[in-house]
Amino acid sequence: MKAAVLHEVNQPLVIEDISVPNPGPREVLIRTKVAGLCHSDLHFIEGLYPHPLPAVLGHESAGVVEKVGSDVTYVKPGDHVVTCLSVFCGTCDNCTTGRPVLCTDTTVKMLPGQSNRLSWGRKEKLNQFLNLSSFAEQMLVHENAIVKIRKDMPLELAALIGCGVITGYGAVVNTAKVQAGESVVVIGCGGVGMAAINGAEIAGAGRIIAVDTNPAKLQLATKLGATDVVDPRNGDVVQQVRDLTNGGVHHSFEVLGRKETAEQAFAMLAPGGTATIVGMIPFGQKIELHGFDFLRERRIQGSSMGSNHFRVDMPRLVEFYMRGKLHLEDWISAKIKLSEINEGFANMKAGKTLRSVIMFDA
Ligand code: PAD
Ligand code: ZN
Repeated sequence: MKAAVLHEVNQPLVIEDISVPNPGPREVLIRTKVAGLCHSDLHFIEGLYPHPLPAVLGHESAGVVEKVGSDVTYVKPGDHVVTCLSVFCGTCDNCTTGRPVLCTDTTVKMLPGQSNRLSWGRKEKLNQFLNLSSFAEQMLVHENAIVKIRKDMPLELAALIGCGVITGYGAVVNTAKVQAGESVVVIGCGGVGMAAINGAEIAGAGRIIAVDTNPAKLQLATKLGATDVVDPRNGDVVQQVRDLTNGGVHHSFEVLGRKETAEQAFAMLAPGGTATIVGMIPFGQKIELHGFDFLRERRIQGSSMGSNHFRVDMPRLVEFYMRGKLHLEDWISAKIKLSEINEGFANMKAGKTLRSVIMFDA
C-alpha cells in the first residue's frame, strides 16, 4: 500500500510502498478513506517537535474496518470508524478516573518509536506516528483508538472530528467547561480554533471573540458563532479584547502554539478567568506571566485533544452535525490526493487553507 513517509525534518514527504501485518488480538485493520492535514503534523515535519524518523505521519482520519483481531468485539469488517490518537487502556488510574486522554499504559498508548506495526522491506525501522499513521492507505491500530459512527455520516467530515474538531470543541466543553453566557476568546482560528468557536456557540457562550491575522478566517469565524473579531494587525490584542469585554474575558483559548499568544491569552483574562493552551508551543520554549495576575485567581491550563472521551464525544459531534449545529462543511478548503500532500502542507503554512483532506478513493 501507499504511504507518505517523512525521512528527514524540513524535507518533502515521499510516497512509498509499505505494509502492515495481520491484526494482533486487539488490533483493527482499517482502509483509510480520508485523512485531514493538521498543523500538528506540520510541527513534526518542521522539527519543532521531535519524533523518531522515518515515520508515516497523519492522525486525523476516518475509514472502514477491513479485518479485526481475534479478541476484538467492538467493531466488525464494514463498520465506519473515526480514529483518535487518544488511545486508552481503560484500566490505568487516569482511565478509570475519567481522564482517558492521559492514559499511562504504554503497552496500549505506545511511546514514539515503540510500535512495530509498519514495515517496508528495508532494515531501517519505519515508525508509526501517534499510534495511527493516517497518511497511508491502511492503518493498523489498537481497537481503543477508534470509535464507530453511523454510516450516513460523510467520511470526509467525520475525519475532521478525529483531531481538529474534537480538540477545539473539547477544549471549550470538556477542559474549560464554559458556562452559558460566559465570554470566550479564541486566538488562532484555524481548523482547531474554528472548532473552539463552534463549540463555544453550542455551549451557549455569551461574547465569542475570534482573533486571527487572516480576514477570511475572521469572516468564517463570524458565520460559526463569533460575535466579535479582532485582527492583531490593528493594535495590541490584549487591549482590543479588554475594550470589548469591559476589562477581561472569562475564558481564553490559545490555538496557535506560540509564546507571545499564550502570554496574551493569560494577560486578557478577567479576575477569576482561565486561559486554556491548546496550541503546541515549540518544544523547549518557556512562557512568561505576571505573577501578580494570580492573586486575582486567574488560571492557566493545558488541553490535550480536548480532554476527550472520544467514544462518547465523537458520536455526539456527529449528531450535532446532523442537526445543523456543527458546520463541518465549512472546514474543508481542499480535497486532495495522497500524492499532493506536500502542496497541502505548503498551503497550510501559507495560511491559505482551513483543512485540506486527502481523499484516498479519489
Ligand atoms: P492552522 O494552521 O489551521 O491555524 C492557525 C491559525 O492561526 C491560522 O488561521 C492563522 O491565520 C492564525 N494566526 C497566525 N498568526 C496569528 C497571530 N499572531 N494571532 C492570531 N492568529 C494567528 O492550525 P490548526 O488549527 O491545525 O492547529 C492550531 C494549533 O493547535 C497548532 O499548534 C496545533 O499543533 C495545535 C493542536 N493541538 C492539539 C492538542 O491536543 N493540544 C491537537 C491538535 C492541534
Ligand atoms: Zn491534529
